[in-house]
Amino acid sequence: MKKSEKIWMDGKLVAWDEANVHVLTHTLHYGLGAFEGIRCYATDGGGSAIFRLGEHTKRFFESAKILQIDIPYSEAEVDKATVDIIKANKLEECYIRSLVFLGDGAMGIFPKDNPVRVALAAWEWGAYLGEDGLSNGIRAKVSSFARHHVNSAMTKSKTTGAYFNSILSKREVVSAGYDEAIMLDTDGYVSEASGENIFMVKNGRIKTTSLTSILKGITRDSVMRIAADLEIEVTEQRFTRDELYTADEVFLTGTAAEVTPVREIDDRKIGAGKRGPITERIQKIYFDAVKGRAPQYESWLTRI
Ligand code: PPE
Repeated sequence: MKKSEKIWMDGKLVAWDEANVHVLTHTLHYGLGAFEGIRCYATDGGGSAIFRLGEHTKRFFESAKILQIDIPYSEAEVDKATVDIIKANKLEECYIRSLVFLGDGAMGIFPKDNPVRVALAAWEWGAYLGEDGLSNGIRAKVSSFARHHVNSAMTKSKTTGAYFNSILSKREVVSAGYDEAIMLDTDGYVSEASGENIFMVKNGRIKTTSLTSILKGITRDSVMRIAADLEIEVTEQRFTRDELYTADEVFLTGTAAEVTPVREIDDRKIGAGKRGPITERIQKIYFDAVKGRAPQYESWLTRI
C-alpha cells in the first residue's frame, strides 16, 4: 500500500511509522473493535469531497454501540478528524480508515477498564476489484463459508474480528481463480460478498438482499436512491444462488469496490457476460455523484 505521512491517533497527528500499539492490545487478541471505510474524491470543479461522511460517522458510532464500546469523542469531532487527516496528508483522492479498538490493560474476555482508542488513517487506494473489473465485470464464486449468523456476529456492526470470515472466503475463491466471494447466509440464501453488498437485475427490476445478515452498506443505500430516481423498481428481499445464475445483471457495491459489475458466477455467464445496461447507468451516476458532477446528490458530499 501507499504510505501517507500522518495518522490521527487518540486526538493527535503522529508520523505514519509511529502509529504503533502494544502487542497486548485487547482488540488484537479478541477482535472487539469497529471500523469504517470512507472515500474522498477529487471533484471536477477542483477541490476534494468526502462521500457521505455523516452516514459513515453515524455507522461508526452505531457499530461501537452494538459492541458496547463508548467512543470518547463526539460525532462532530470524528467528522472533523476525518477532514483533518486528509488535509494533513495533502491527499486529493483517498480511502479513509477509521478504527476504534480496546487498548492494552487487562487480558481476558472482561475488558473492564481497557482504554478505548481511536485511529484514522488515509491513503491513496485505486479500484478495489481492478479497473478492468469496473468496466468489464468480475468473476465471482459462492464461498463454502456461510456469512455470520445475525445472532452471533451481528452484521450491522462493522466489527474488526468478524472480518476473518470475509478473509477466509476471499482466499478460498481467489486461490480457485476467481475475483470475489459471494456468501450465503446460514439459511442458504444469498447475503453479500466478502466486502460488498449485492444486487441483481431481472426483467428491468432490481433486487438486493434484505438487511438481515448483511452490513447496511452506504453505497447500497446510494444505489437504491439512484435507482429510485431513475424510476427503476428496487426491492429488498431474500433470493437464492440460482436466481443469481439466471439474472440479467449482477453487481456489487461498496465504498472500496464502488459499483462493480459481476460477469460470471460459479462458471455461469451472467446475462451477456459483461457489464449490463442498468449496471452501467447506475455506475455512471454513482461516479458522477462522488466526483461532484451530479447536483441532485450534492448533499452527499463534504467538500474540503
Ligand atoms: N458488506 C461488507 C461485508 C463490507 O465489508 C462492506 C464494505 C460493504 C458490505 C459495503 O458497505 P459500504 O462501504 O457502506 O457501501 N467494505 C469495506 C472494507 C473493504 C476492505 O477490504 O477493507 C469498504 O468497502 O470500505
